[in-house]
Amino acid sequence: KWEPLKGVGIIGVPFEKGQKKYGVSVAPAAMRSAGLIEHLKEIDGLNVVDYGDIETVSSKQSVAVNNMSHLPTVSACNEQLSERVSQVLRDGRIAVTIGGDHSIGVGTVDGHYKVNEDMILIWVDAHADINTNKTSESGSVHGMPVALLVKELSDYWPYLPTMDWQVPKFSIKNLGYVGLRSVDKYERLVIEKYNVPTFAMEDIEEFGIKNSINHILQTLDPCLNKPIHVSFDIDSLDALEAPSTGTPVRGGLTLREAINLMEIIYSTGRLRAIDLVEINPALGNDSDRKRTIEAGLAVLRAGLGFSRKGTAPRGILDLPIQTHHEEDYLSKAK
Ligand code: 4U7
Ligand code: MN
Ligand code: MN
Ligand code: MN
Repeated sequence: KWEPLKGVGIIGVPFEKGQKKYGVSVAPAAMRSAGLIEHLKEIDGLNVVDYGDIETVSSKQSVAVNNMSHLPTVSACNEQLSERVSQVLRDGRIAVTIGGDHSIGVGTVDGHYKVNEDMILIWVDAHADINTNKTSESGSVHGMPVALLVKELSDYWPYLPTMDWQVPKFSIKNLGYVGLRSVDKYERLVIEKYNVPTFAMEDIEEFGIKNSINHILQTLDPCLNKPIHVSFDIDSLDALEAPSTGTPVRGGLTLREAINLMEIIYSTGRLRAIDLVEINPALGNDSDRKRTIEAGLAVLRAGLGFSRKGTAPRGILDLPIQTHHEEDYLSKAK
C-alpha cells in the first residue's frame, strides 16, 4: 500500500475570496521568492517538483447563497485544486499546497480523499473552521471548510449551487484539532456532539504538544496505517510568531511547538498532504512579513524531514583529508 514516495509536489493557490482582506493571494509568490523551492530541496534526499499555481478566476455565475460570500468563485477554485492534489498524490508525491485563505481546505482534502478514503485530517488552527452559513457570524467561507467537507454535517447545509462536484463523504470521526483558542459557540457544540479529538491551547498547556499530537494520532488511527493530511493555518501560531495573517489570535503555539508537531507527524512516515494557509504578506511591516514567511517555511521543512540536529553527508564516514598541495597554500595566501 505504501509505495516508495517520489518526493513532494508543490501547488500554489493565489486565492483570497474565502475572506475579506486583500493580500492572502500573494502568499504563494511571496513564499516562492523567499526561496520555498530551494529551501525544500536542501532537505536531505528530498525531490521537489513545482506543479505551479492554480488559476483563480472570478466566477461569472451570480447565484447567491445566504451568508456565504463568493461561493461560486470559491467553488471553482476548489474544484481545480482538488484535481491537482489528486494528481500530485497519484504521482507518488506528498501534496504541499500553499494558500491562499483556508477555504481552499475544501479542495485539498477533497482531492486527498478521492485518492485515499482512509485519510485522517489534522486541522492546526486558532479557529475550528466548522461553521455553516447558518452559524457563521462573518459569512466568510474560510470559517466553513470543515463543515463543508464532513458528511455528518451535510444535512445542515442548504443546496449549494456550483458545489455539485464536491460530495461530502469524509467522516468527522477522522478529524482532530490542534491549537484552538477562538471557537464560536456552535462550533464548540459540533466538537462536543461528535466528540472530535481536540487539543485547544489549554489542553496543550496541560499535556504538551508531543502528548497532544500523539493522542490524536492514536485516537484517529490506532492501527497506525492511515495517510495523514495536515491543514496548517499560520494563525495557529502565536500572533508574535506569525503576525501577517488576517485573523490573528494571541496566545498561540510557539514556533518550537509547531516545528515539533510537524516533526512528530513526519516521523510516522504517513504524512501525505500539507496545506499552509492564511499567510497574508500585505499585513504588517517588513519585519512582520519576513517573520511570518520564515515561520511558514520552518513548519513545512519540519513536516518534510528537515532535522534540527543536522544530517551527516550520506555514505561518507570521515571528514575530508588535508592535501598539502602547493595550490592550496597559494590560494590561502591570497
Ligand atoms: B480561519 C470565524 F467568526 N470563526 O467563522 C468565522 F471568528 O481560516 C473566524 O481559521 C474564521 O482563519 C477564521 O468567521 C477562519 C469568526
Ligand atoms: Mn483556518
Ligand atoms: Mn484560523
Ligand atoms: Mn485566518
